Amino acid sequence: MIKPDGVKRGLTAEILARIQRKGYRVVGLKQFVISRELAENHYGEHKERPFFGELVDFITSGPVVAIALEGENAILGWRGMMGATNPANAAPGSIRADYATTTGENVTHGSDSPESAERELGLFFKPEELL
Ligand code: YYY
Ligand code: MG
Repeated sequence: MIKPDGVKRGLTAEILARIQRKGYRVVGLKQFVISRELAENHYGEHKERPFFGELVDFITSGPVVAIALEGENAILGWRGMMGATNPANAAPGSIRADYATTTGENVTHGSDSPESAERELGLFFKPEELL
């Protein structure tokens, strides 16, 4: 997902270009504003964390671009392309290293396991939206 900061800053094309150059297939793509309910569900694992309220405020603050990717090792590969959660620790050349300065607004999201990918794809896309 391209988070609201990334969309607002005009990074959508840049990030999609990296994904396509890498060779992942884009099988679902849409821009929309996440509802509070969807945000709280999506980030449910962080419900008890002190940053949860701000995280939900941020992720609902403007349009996001949800992207369903397909490809060999796409989950780990995309996590690598994004870099570490805190941009200060993100590998040079990764998206978060190149485009973000704070953990709170770190430009992109990626599922972290096959289970979370299945869960999150189900939250963000209807079956007929995945081509
Ligand atoms: O999966 P990833 O986005 O890399 O990190 P998570 O640990 O799942 O946290 C989700 C999201 O929450 C993170 O991208 C920014 C925000 N966050 C934060 O604001 N402060 C933290 N200390 C940890 C995470
Ligand atoms: Mg996460």
